[in-house]
Order: sequence, then C-alpha cells, then structure tokens
Amino acid sequence: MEPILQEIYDGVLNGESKTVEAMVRVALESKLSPKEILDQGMVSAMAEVGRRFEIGEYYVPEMLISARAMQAGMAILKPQLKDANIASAGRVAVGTVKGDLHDIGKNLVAMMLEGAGFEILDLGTDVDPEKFVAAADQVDVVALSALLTTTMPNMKVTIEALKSSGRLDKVKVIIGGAPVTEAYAQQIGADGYAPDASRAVTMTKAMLGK
Ligand code: B1M
Repeated sequence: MEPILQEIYDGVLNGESKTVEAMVRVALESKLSPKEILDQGMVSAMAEVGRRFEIGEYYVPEMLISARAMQAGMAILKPQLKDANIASAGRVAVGTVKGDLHDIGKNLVAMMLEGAGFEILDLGTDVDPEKFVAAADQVDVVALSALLTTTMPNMKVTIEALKSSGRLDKVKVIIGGAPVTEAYAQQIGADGYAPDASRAVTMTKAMLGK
C-alpha cells in the first residue's frame, strides 16, 4: 500500500481525525484517486475496527472515535466524488431506519451515488417510516440502511408504510447494511439489495435505466 494510504488507514484505526483530514488532503494533492483513498485508506480500516471490536480488542468508544475519524476524511473526499459527475441521474432519498444510529455505510452509499451523478436527499439516521413516506414524493428511489439485526425489521415496516400510502408503486426501494441479505430483500418486497456502496450505485443505475 502507498505510504500515504497507510497513514490514513492507521489514522482511522487510531481515531485520529486531524491526521486523517490532513493525510486525505495530501493524498488528493499527490493525485491518488478518491476511490483508492476511500477503499484502501478508510473502508478497509473500518473493517479492521469491526474485527477488533468482535474479538474484544476495541470497545464502543474506540469504534466511535474511529468512525469520527473516517467521517472527517469523508467530508474532504465528498466534493471530489461529486465533482467527477455533473448531470443528475435521478433523485434518491437515503436514510438509516428507525432505531439505528449507524451512518457510515449510509453516508458512503449516499456519497457514491452522488459521485455517480444522483441527487441525494439525506434523511439521516433513526428515520421514522413516515419520513421516508413523505420523501418518496420527491425521489425516484428510497434507499434504506440498517446495521443492527434489531432494526432490520423496520425496513419491512417502512416498506409497508410506503405501500399503505400508495407510494410503493411510484418509487424503487433498495436496501443494504451488514445484516441484510438478498433473501431478506425479497421477503420484505424491496426492489433490490446491494452488499456495498459501489454495487448500490450499479443497481440504482440499472433500475432507472441509466
Ligand atoms: Co455498532 N454495531 N453499535 N456502532 N458498529 C455493529 C454494527 C456490530 C456488528 C458490532 C459487533 O457486535 N460486531 C453490532 C451489531 C450486531 C447485530 O445487530 N447483530 C453493533 C452494535 C451491537 C452496536 C450497539 C448496540 C453497541 C452498544 O451500544 N452496545 C450500538 C447501537 C446504536 C444504535 O444504532 N442504536 C452501536 C453503536 C455504534 C457506534 C455509535 C459506536 C458506531 C457508529 C458510528 C456511526 O455510524 N456514526 C458503531 C460502529 C462504528 C460499528 C462497526 C464497528 C462498524 C460499522 C461501520 O461503520 N462499518 C460495526 C461492526 C462491523 O461492521 N463489523 C458495528 C463501516 C461501513 C462502511 O460499513 O455500515 O456495513 P457498513 O456499510 C457497508 C455495507 O453494509 C453497505 O455498504 C457499505 C460498504 O460499502 N451498506 C449498504 C450499508 N448500507 C447500505 C444501504 C444500501 C446498500 C448498501 O442500499 C440502500
């Protein structure tokens, strides 16, 4: 790995927001692509954070400061990803479902979609089904993220709310997040499931015929 990407990786792992911000700037100046910085420097470091948490080496506070460091780097990358594309490919409402505060994956999906030319309506985290229903009038796609097995059922609740409001036929619904599967997507009537942000982009494009 490029030394600068290693510094970003270590910065995320150790929760050093200022280092990550500074090194992402240096990496961009040295012409590394935003995708390389994101994938090799930051996403892979968060996967390692998850592994350390699972084996009891990291606890919630460590996860949190790593997450903040990753988001500090993402804030700098975001305009670069956006600059790559100009024309709108469609509108997508993105949010993490009710009860769930995890937003790194959701933000990544939103950033990658923005990078691919979609307009994003970011509803945030812990989003009530009613908020997704209200947003459905303004978008082509509703994108639901969940990271907890306990909040995953709120994807079904959200789809049911879209259905009973008569909006399910007017939008596509895509879902994703660590515990979510293709089988679950089919079971709850989602139009699609993507295991990661880049496949969320491919799928959304295909759904809208882009
Ligand atoms: Co949480 N957490 N967490 N956490 N956390 C997990 C998810 C967990 C798996 C850790 C573990 O036990 N191994 C576990 C869930 C277990 C389960 O449900 N079976 C867990 C737990 C238990 C909890 C708490 C309950 C802990 C506690 O308080 N005791 C608590 C819950 C809070 C709540 O939501 N109500 C909690 C809190 C937190 C922090 C606040 C500390 C922090 C979140 C900070 C933030 O998001 N701003 C945090 C973190 C950082 C994690 C881990 C370590 C990393 C998650 C992450 O950001 N990954 C995670 C462990 C792990 O994942 N191994 C864990 C990086 C991100 C890029 O990946 O979000 O999966 P991910 O997104 C991927 C794909 O899933 C996909 O694309 C992305 C990659 O390209 N994707 C989509 C995501 N959404 C998509 C939507 C799509 C398509 C693809 O279409 C719409």
